[in-house]
Amino acid sequence: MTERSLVLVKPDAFARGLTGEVIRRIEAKGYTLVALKVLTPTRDMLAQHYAEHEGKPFYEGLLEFMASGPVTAVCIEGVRCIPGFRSLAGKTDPTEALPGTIRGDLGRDWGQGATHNIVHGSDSPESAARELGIWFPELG
Ligand code: IDP
Ligand code: MG
Repeated sequence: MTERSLVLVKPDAFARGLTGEVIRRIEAKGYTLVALKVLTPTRDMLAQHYAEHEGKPFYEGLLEFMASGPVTAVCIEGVRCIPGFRSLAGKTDPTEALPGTIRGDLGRDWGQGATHNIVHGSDSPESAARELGIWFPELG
């Protein structure tokens, strides 16, 4: 059941100096860091990554937000780390995300178009494989 997931520490977290805090929580949970890189994503990478959201009202704002500065892409590993990281992250809307979660503790509504919510985490084994191929093609 050991699996890998893609975590993105989003530009809001990078700008606020919270990247280390997010990674600390992943390590404290017990997941392994397989690979990690800091990069400012291209629109092309983001269009691939967020293909499922194309056409939604927040899509353009989401791509603009995600391309606005550096993100940290992390490949994590562990038994059931895909749902496990989603639990650590909390609900998509940081106002509703419970205290104790990454989004609940570190995120808030800034009144921006796209939801600034600190992290992305893959939502299924299929998504994880697809997303890791975009952000970490070198892992094979
Ligand atoms: P997830 O990140 O919790 O999996 P998704 O529904 O996959 O949530 O949405 C991808 C990202 O798009 C979210 O993390 C958030 O940044 C943004 N987003 C989702 N829904 C909305 C919305 O209704 N308004 C603005 N931004 C949104
Ligand atoms: Mg999602």
